[in-house]
Amino acid sequence: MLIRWRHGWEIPESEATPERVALGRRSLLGSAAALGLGGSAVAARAAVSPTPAGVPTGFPGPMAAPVDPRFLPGRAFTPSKDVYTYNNYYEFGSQKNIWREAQRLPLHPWSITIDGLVEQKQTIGLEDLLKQVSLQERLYRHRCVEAWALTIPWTGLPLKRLLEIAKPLSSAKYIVFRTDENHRAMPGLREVWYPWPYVEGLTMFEASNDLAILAVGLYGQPLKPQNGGPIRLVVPWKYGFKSAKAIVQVTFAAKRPLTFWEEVDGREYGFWANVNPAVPHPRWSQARERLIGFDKVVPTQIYNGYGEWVAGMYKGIKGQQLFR
Ligand SMILES: Nc1nc2c(c(=O)[nH]1)N[C@H]1C(S)=C(S)[C@@H](COP(=O)(O)O)O[C@H]1N2
Ligand SMILES: [Mo]
Repeated sequence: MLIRWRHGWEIPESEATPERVALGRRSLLGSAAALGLGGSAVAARAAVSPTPAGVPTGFPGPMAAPVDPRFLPGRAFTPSKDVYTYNNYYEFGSQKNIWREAQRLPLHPWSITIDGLVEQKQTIGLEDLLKQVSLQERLYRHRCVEAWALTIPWTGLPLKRLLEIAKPLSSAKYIVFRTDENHRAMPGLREVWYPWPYVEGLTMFEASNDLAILAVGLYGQPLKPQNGGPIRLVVPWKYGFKSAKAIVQVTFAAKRPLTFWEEVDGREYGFWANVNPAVPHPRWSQARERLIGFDKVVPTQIYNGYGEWVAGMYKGIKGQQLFR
């Protein structure tokens, strides 16, 4: 594996995870049965050009997909067991150990309603959606507003691709994501002081950014319920609470939505929520982050290190709290 280390804060290659192995053809073919997808989706996946030299190959598994070489994380992947067992998912409780409880959320069948300012409202089954897109592996840093961080190989589709399928009207200025509310599976919904459902949003400009994806897998495996399966948003330049889990509705709107954490406390958790080490949370510093799974604290980067891709989007915005 060759990764070019571009920043001083990136770790030496000797600390890179041993979990990364070459993607074999067998695992690619194995994906069809495991996912229950038709042959056409597999053929489409296999047709994607091979990973360029010098870029890590994808994690094997039913969701195996070529790595997008533009976005390398520059630090070791979080051990998968930590990503699977240390979670924020308030529908299941306010502690990090909700993974067992989350297994009760049924992920199949799953469909997403696309509505609001669109040419035509539609409800699309997840399998149907996945047949229309080609998946990529995205190796991203994740920064929670609580100053802990992960490094995750997601499998997903560019959010831009969903926009093509959804066909929003030009009057749409925002995209709004709503999480499932399964009262039987999610005990947190009984905590009535939270403004359920979990709603998040982006500007259309942000949604079109190449970094924004809808994730359906991680570590080559289908996205587990505790991580937001079967489909969640991932916007790695923002604090983690922006990436809504278990998405059942995508709405296009002219007005900015009131997002879940903004409604809980807009002073602490705003709409923009771009990562910035220089802007402290009202109750703690954001200068550093703790790498879950490693006994290590590292400096936090503005836009979580993705400024090259996203800073330009915020140039014209004045008088707003972009970093909280
Ligand atoms: N529906 C929903 N989505 C959510 C949350 C939540 O509580 N409910 N927590 C957010 C927060 S604060 C973080 S840091 C990430 C955590 O994702 P992970 O558990 O997969 O690491 O999910 C985000 N998405
Ligand atoms: Mo978070």
